[in-house]
Amino acid sequence: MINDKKEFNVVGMHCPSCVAAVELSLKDVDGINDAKADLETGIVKIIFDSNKVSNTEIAEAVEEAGFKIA
Ligand SMILES: [Cu+2]
Repeated sequence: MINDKKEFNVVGMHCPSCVAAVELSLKDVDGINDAKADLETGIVKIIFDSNKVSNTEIAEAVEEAGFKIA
């Protein structure tokens, strides 16, 4: 399993259920092994396989949850 790390800012998260929605949507993507979002900073950290997951797929997963990457 390849464990690449990536960090990005997500705008619009305002409560714990927003955080959970972003994390769940990302973890649902095949190749993303973990996702942690921080409510206060908006920073989302993922552990993923960069051979399997593109930046577009990451952005789409965030958008599906109703948010945007800054
Ligand atoms: Cu919320």
